[in-house]
Amino acid sequence: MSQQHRIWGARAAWRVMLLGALVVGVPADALADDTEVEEAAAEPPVGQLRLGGALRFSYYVKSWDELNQSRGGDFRFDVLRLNTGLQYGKLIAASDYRFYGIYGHYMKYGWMGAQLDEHSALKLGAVKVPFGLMPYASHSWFFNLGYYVGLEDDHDLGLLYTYDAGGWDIDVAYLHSDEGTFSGNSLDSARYAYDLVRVEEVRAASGRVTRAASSQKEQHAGALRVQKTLSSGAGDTVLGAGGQAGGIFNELTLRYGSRWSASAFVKQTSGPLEVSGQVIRAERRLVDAPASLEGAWMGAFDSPYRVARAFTIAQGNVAWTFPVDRELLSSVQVYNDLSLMLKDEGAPTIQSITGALLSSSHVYTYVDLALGRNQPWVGGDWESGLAEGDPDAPWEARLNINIGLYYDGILPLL
Ligand SMILES: [Ca+2]
Ligand SMILES: [Ca+2]
Repeated sequence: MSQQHRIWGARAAWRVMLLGALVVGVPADALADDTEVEEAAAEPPVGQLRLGGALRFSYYVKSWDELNQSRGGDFRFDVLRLNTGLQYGKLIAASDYRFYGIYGHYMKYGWMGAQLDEHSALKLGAVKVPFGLMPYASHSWFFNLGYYVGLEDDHDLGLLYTYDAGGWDIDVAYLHSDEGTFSGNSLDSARYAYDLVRVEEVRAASGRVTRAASSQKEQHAGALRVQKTLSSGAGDTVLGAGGQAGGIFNELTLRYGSRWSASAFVKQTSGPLEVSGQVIRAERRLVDAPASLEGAWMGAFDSPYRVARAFTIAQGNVAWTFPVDRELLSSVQVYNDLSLMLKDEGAPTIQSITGALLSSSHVYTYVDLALGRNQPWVGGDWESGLAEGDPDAPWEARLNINIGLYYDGILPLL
């Protein structure tokens, strides 16, 4: 499931201040003298290590699941997350590893790099693919439709250069491949966000092949994203566009297909109001794919499904934030995120999420009503919903409440 997290970084929940000497491993006897301790403490830190994480639970009721309703909804463990962040001189690094119980455990991102100057940085590893509205193209816990087709909050293995100055944000990336599969039961889908994945052959008891093996992988891509922020009395206006293009490597035949996607977006923030819109176009051309295969296999959360090879997504989001300023509740943001996926071949997929984010210093709660047609996570057919879909698919609904405790601390490095 699309796992929301906007909290790490901006809102440190608590701070742990320890002597940096302890962190870098200075022997204890070197600190025996009080004077030395004071001198060590007076040294400005040359870096910092951040440690943090989150623990989240979900309660949900599904319109298409009688068993779920008969239990009065389900209350389940969602995720345990561990985060690190390092800044030491020009050296920077960050990672996010997540444990999802029966859905496996995997690294969302993990990179090391250099802060080249105050405006630019270079990162190597599983880096965020620069694409579309960022950091997220949505407000809800579910994300927007782009996430479910590999085009929101995706991280792949490669090199990322970021530059920001004068209201410009420019990101350039070379992505060698997807971040790989981690720990789960599927062949290639134990990962946080959707990529093109391999699937194994499946046969019925009669021996008939019901699913042909597929080994189409993301390989060698370039990405460019440019964004300009204009500030005026009416608030901040963000305008941007970008694209990515690269290969799709068929590991069974050692031949390359190709893929590209592009987006244009706008976001207006005026006081408590935030309005944004985005259009995405994506095409994936597979080589040597079985004639019977509709769409392309994509996977995450240990379970693959098929996605149409060519589609356009249009989306619009609106949100309003109410300050509350109480000890247990600092603000409430209400929102609607609406997205429509039109496929060159297949029935449209539609998703509408109306909800509220309740924020406090440590606890963030999403209350979402998700409506969907041909949306696999909202009652649509799991395997085909985002591919050929069903033109007569009904609307389904999912009430989802996700409550999370977020925490982090900073250790100064001397
Ligand atoms: Ca990825
Ligand atoms: Ca990817």
